[in-house]
Amino acid sequence: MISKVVALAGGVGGAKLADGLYRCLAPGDLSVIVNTADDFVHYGLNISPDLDTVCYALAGLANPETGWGREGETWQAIHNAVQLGGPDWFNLGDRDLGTHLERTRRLRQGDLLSEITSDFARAWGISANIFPMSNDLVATMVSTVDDGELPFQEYFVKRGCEPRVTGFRFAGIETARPAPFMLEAIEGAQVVVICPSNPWVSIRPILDIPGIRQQIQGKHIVAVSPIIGGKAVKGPAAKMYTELGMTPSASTVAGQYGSLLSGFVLDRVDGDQTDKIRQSGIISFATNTLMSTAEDRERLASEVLDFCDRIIGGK
Ligand code: FO1
Repeated sequence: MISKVVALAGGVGGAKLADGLYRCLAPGDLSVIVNTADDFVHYGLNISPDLDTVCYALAGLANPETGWGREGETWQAIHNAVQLGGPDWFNLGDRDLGTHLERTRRLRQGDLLSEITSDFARAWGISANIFPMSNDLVATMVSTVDDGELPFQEYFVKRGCEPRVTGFRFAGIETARPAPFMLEAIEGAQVVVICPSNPWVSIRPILDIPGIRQQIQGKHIVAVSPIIGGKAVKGPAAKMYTELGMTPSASTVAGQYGSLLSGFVLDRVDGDQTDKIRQSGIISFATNTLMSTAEDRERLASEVLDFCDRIIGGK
């Protein structure tokens, strides 16, 4: 039986599978390494969208409609700020604001993002280890055909992922260091699960932090496809593949992770791609990967863990 798992995650799809894994594993057995290259400063506050999305999901606090932000949210503070002339393109709910206020206060007094994140996780009753990929600043910059290079949230939220992309740059990644104790968590894991997050802008920055790729390479790595039937469940992943001249498909995702992977989980609707994936030496498993309900998350996570078990056992 698989017990110790490290999951790589960013965004809503990643948070859902991380939540499923959390529910399948014993307390303390799951570590989640979260993308922080989407982080930015807004209204003077340090916003870490993916860390919050993962933590809110695991704590049962997430907004079920959006996947990001808090359930039962109200918007009084941002409405007031906008009325006073502040920017209106990024929505900060009243409950969520408390997280950003306290994170910003702690960062300003010199605390590390990793310390703050584990304190927040503990306060929310989360028994998994949640790691920001790094305490150092890394910023995703999106190169576009018509608008030059855009900071990630301007591309994603302000421009609604509309500009055509030509590539990505992760500013600061060369000198960023893995967050403390994260390499040890990888060392102690039996398997690394790459969640169905955007491979370009959620998983790639994590893998590109110097030291992380090398550390996970010795492990069994299983990825879950974020592309189902040629479409992303949420977000711009499929559009990005097309704009970068690639076919958005499960097999394209498997090819992109390539030799890192021991196994690949794809949706049943893409079952005809398993042969192609097998030819590149990756064992695949087709199941229903859409996570519409809490039961779906747990069922998929349990199937992923069973698949990992079979891979490790050579079955
Ligand atoms: N996404 C949106 O599409 N619009 C928003 O106004 C928005 C606000 C927001 C506030 C806090 C937070 O943690 C996430 C928020 N997101 C919003 C989601 C976020 O921008 C993206 O999901 C990630 O950065 C991509 O993984």
